[in-house]
Amino acid sequence: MADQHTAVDQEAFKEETLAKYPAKLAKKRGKQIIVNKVEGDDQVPEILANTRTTPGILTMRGCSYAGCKGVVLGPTRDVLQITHGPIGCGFYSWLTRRNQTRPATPESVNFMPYAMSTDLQEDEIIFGGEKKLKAAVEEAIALFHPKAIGIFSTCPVGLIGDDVHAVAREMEEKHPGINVFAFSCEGYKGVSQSAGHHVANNKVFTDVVGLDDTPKEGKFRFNILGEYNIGGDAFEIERIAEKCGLTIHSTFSGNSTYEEFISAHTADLNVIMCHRSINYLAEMMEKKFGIPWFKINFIGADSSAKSLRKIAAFFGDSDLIAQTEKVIEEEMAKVNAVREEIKARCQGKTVALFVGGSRAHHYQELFAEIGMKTIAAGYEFAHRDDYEGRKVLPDIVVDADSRNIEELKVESDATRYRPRKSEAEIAKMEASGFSFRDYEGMMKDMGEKALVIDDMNHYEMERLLDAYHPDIICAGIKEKYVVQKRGIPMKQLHSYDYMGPFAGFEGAINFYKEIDRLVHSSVFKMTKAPWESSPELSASYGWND
Ligand code: CFM
Repeated sequence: MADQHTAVDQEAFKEETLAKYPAKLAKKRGKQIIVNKVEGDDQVPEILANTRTTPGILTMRGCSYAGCKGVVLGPTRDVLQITHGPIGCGFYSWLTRRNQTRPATPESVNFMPYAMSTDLQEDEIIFGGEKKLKAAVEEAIALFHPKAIGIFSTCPVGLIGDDVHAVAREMEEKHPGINVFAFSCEGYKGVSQSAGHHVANNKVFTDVVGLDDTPKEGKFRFNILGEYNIGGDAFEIERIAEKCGLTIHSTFSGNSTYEEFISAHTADLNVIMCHRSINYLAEMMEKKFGIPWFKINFIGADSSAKSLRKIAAFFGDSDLIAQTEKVIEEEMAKVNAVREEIKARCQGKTVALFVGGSRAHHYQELFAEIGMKTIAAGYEFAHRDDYEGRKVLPDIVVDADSRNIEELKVESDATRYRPRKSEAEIAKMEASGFSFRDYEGMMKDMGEKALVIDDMNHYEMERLLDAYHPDIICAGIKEKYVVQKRGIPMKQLHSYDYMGPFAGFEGAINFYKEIDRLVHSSVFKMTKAPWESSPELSASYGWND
């Protein structure tokens, strides 16, 4: 299997893949399948992204409700979350992402073991569901006495026109002291989960952040945005931060509480893990409260070290910097011992990653640490800036689907706006190479001629497996079994397949070991796909006959 990835020319792969499509679709997908090229000033080719999936295509994408309820708000434990919709939406967004949480004591509030839903039936679809929603809120308050309730809209709620915001207002008036807010995150809003992220960011900003001006104790306080504690990632990041002497005020939203959210604007820095899902909140908090932000990444041991150094440099305290270096040295000694051994075995093996809106980038670094090469990668729902870097933001054409999601007008807070660094300090930092509001995107970090595929579909995945036979594929549950039946190991990078953490230093060690185990497991070589021995199980494409 040596160097199989170089056997197929990428341009030829692209051309042959597109040849199967009707002309109009081929033209569109042609702009979403890119052979990478990094030139001069980190110039990368333009990619078409955040655009509707053509009906009939078996996409990997999810819906706006998933992005809002499942992704951004889901991991917080004490905001009581009610899905207004049919039971399936609530049930399938209930912990399948493996977002974990750790209440302070066994008695502390934790709603995550519950899936709460209005369980809409035909009656409500015909006569309206607001009454049932009010009853659900009342029931939840009587049973659980929450401080905050989030209501999440599903497709039918939008179609029948229930006014979830009016219900939230009415319930809040009736129960002063309980913050009730609703999200217009109907599944069909926008073209993917990405729209739901934006809806969630807006509401968290207008109705939650800023309600309490009490800071947490700690000298170097910052928030982590876009870290959702999948498989315990946030626990590992908390461990490292604490060891360095840093205080995480709030994480949005892994292992978080409502109290931390409402006072998050008192922290001095926002760092962003997942740019796609939460860059809006960072931008808005900077405008309103003067909190600077920059991108960090705790996936990969080297990236974790780099991120810690950047956070320490931001605060600029010499004791903090010294302690951070000590922690990195200690942790890297453990990481390197495992890395060297595994790298010797994995060097040169190939991987292709197709995940949401940030992991397809971040995990390339972890693979590179054990010598593995990314031959193809893509996002399900990222925007051009996640591929090409934020420098393209001014050039992104806003289409009707994006316009559908409100862009909030934010002004600085009359009394609470407080720049954490003076303009002169910022200029000085920038002159010495420190960057704020930075994300340079995935493509710049990818090799020459690597394939970059946006909103990849089932057919294209099958073609990719045939053409390159990568040593491992990273994607989600929808892809998992097709890949494995072809005799290729597959690692879910959404839920981590029952494992984790993969963030930070301990996480890197876990990941190296897991990948080593998978790419060297001989069980996959013994697999024979059912359609290989029963040809009647294989299908062809209608438009091709
Ligand atoms: Fe951000 Fe995420 Fe991701 Fe995402 Fe997701 Fe996720 Fe993801 Mo699944 S917030 S974009 S919407 S890093 S749930 S924790 S793994 S698709 S790459």
